[in-house]
Formats: sequence, C-alpha cells, structure tokens
Amino acid sequence: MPLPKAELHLHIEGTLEPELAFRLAERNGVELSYADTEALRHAYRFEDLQSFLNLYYELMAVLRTEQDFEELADAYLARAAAQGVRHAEIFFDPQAHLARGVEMGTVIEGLWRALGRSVETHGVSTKLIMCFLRDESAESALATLDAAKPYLDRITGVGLDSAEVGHPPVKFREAYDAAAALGLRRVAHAGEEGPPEYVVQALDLLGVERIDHGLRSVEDPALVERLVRDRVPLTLCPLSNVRLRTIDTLADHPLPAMLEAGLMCTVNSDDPAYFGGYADDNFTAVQQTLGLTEDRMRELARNSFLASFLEDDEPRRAR
Ligand code: ES4
Ligand code: ZN
Repeated sequence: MPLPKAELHLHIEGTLEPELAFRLAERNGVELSYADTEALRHAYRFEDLQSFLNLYYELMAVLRTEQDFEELADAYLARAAAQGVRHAEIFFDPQAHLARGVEMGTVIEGLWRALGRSVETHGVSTKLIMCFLRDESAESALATLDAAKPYLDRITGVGLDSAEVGHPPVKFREAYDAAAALGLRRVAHAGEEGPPEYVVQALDLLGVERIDHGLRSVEDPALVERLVRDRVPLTLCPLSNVRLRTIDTLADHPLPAMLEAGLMCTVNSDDPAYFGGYADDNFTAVQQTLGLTEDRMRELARNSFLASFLEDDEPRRAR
C-alpha cells in the first residue's frame, strides 16, 4: 500500500497521456505532428526545461472543451488515488489556453466537473492554483488575474511557471500583490533552472508560502539556513529533475542532504505523463535509489500535508 500523501506540485496539462492526447485530437479534429502514441513517446527525450515546454504547449492543442478538461482531470485523479494521493493542489496554465481561443470559463468549469466530485469519486480532495507564465509579460499576468475574477471561489492560489531563466520573480511583483489583495495564496517555481537569487526574490518580493522545486537553493548556504529556520516548504520533483537534466542521475539528487540539513522537503510528480511517474512512483524511486529510511519516507508524506493549503479544521471536501 502506498503511503497516504498530498501532491502539491502537479501541472494538470502535464498529466496528458499520449493515449488521451490522440483520443481528444480525433474528437476535436486536431492534427498532431506524430503518427501514433509510439512516435509521440519517442519525443519524450528532453534536453532541458525549454525542450520539454515546446512539446507540452504543442500537445495542449487537443484540449478544447469543458469535457476535455474534465476527462483530463478525472484521469489524473484516478491515477493519483491509486498512488496514495489523498489531497492534490493542482496547477493550471490559463494563458496557454486563452492564447488558443479557449476561454477561462471553459478551463475552470471543465476542471471543476471532475474536481467538484473528486472526494466522492476518488477519495481525493483538491485545490486549484492558477499559474502565470513567466515568459509572458507582467501585463498579461495582470489581465489573466482579471479574467479569473468570476471564478475566485474555485481558485485557492496563484503560481508562476514556464521558462525560468531570464524571467525573475521581480517581474511579477504587481500581479502577486494584486493576487494577495484578492485573498489568494501564493507559490512560485524558483531555483529549478534559475539561480538561488530567484528563490530569495520569490520569498521577499512575491511573498510566497512555498517554493516549487527550489533545488538550486542548496548552492547558497545562507538561503538554506533561512529556509530551514522559516520552515519554507520545497515541492521537489525528482523524476522531473532527471528528465529535464537538472541533475545527471537520480543517484545524484540532493534530497537526502536536504532532509539532513532540516529543509522541509516534499516529493511530487510535476508533469507525470512526460516524466515517467506519478506521485508514488517518485516516492518509490527516491526510496530505492537514494536509500531513504522508512522514517524519512513518512516525514516526506507528513510534510506534504503540513505544507498543503488544507486548513486544520477543514473537512476533506472538494473546494
Ligand atoms: C513545468 Cl517542470 C516545469 N517547470 C516550469 N514550468 C512548467 N510548466 C509545466 N511544467
Ligand atoms: Zn512544475
């Protein structure tokens, strides 16, 4: 039995499995540049974050209707439940859909058809986190926040993702201030490919409560000390780091040293359809390859709930 866990770093568009991509392409009359699922899977060899993002954005073209987003989320929740996930805080990338003429309401209402009954259907409670694409402009982020205003009861927080280097957190200060004023929680990807300075900026300028990835924090001892002292959760994604070549092999992952240093680490799947594993696949991989003890594995599972946006007295219902 997999350990009960919360998943805190999961891009719903990154759960699009090749089989579903082809089924939706057919249903929506969208032409894919791959002959079949086999050919598509061969494209899942990435050099870095950007080479992954190119395919990730290309495949999204098959997502067009509420039903598409519902089926995507429902398939993820079924897989997550089978891997011991009891609570999932799910990222989505509205700008990538708005740019293709798919409206905010289609995305959110479609996802909600699955999320709104997920406790009943899958035993998984959920929250939604809307991400800004950091390689788009600050103005576009503000416009996206504006477009989300009719749906604020369905959105728990905001995040920041896509191509990191050259797009520091400071660019999104206004958007994060505006999100905070609307009562939204804040997280951001930082220190995935970008330098530790981006982690510092995310904390100081964006007021984030968690750092997504944060892997490169280990290069800055003063930052590590601060993250330990303030118990800032890091949502690590070990299989993602290997596939995007942030590290050479899983055996090189600094997770054991990070736990030893007292960092509040969590283990997550990021884009599981692309990176070769869902939540428990990541847990199992780090346990086996890095030799983590049962106690450490339980610490990771416990951290995932502590670092979640679940309130202490919150019933586990979909929200
Ligand atoms: C992402 Cl792995 C990763 N990093 C940054 N942005 C992303 N969007 C989807 N997956
Ligand atoms: Zn991510």
